[in-house]
Amino acid sequence: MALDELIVTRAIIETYTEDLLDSVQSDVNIVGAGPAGLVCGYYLAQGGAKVAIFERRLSIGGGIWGGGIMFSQVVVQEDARRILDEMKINYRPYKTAGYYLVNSVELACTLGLRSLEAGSKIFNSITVVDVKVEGPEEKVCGLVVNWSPIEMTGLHIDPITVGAKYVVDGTGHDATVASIVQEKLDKKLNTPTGKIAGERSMWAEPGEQAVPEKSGEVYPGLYVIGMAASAAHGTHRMGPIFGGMLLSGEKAAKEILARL
Ligand code: 48F
Repeated sequence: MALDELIVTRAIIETYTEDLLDSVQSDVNIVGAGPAGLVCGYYLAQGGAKVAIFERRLSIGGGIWGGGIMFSQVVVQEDARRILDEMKINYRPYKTAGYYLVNSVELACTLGLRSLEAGSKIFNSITVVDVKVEGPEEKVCGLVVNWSPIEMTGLHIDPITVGAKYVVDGTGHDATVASIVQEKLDKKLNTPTGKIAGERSMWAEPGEQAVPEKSGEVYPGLYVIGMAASAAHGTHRMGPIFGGMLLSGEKAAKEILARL
């Protein structure tokens, strides 16, 4: 077949624009395509919600890829094994019962694929710089976004706004969206300190339990999941064990679906 470069150009621009236009208003905007965000997107989309995930980097997967100290394996504990089964992700049992090893490259790829197959839209290279709010309580109802290279170069170019019934902060240790709300709206968060408490030192057992437990709405319209939930509520870090991240995304998705 003869190839025409201009058709390639038109095809890319038209198709991307179609997707982005379709995501100007969603049911849920998820910030961050790490493990928690991808699982949240999967369950939300599977439940019929219209989901747009915005990821700052070119790649999805957040902190999955490097496993533990770049050894590309992560541990998932028994409690979360059913999610691996449901998503058809391979794992190997370790010789100590209840610990399973997952290849981190496979985990990142498959979580992304399952989320897309379920119907989530994933927009990479887009950085969330602010939230959109409305009403007397200044409920979070969308995001202000810009191309990551624009943010990185500091060019003075205005971002644009997208809308959603709920926003999910899956930005990991920085809890970026909750931080924006804390700083810009001067309102209390639904956390023990009313602020982002900051993640506590390593203690995997309570840390892992806390991640799904504390995943939830911290401000009208804004949910925190994964390490963002840990940072917001001041719970312990846990290292390269990922069950809590997966369970966290599932829990927030189910809570939001019940409210849509
Ligand atoms: O950091 P990340 O993987 O968060 P998570 O889903 O999982 C945490 C684990 O990876 C690991 C751990 C497990 O024991 O502790 O750290 O809670 O993924 C967060 C994603 O959010 C993106 C970031 O690039 C990463 O891919 N992100 C952060 N800030 C923004 C953002 C932003 N402002 N806009 C868009 N994406």
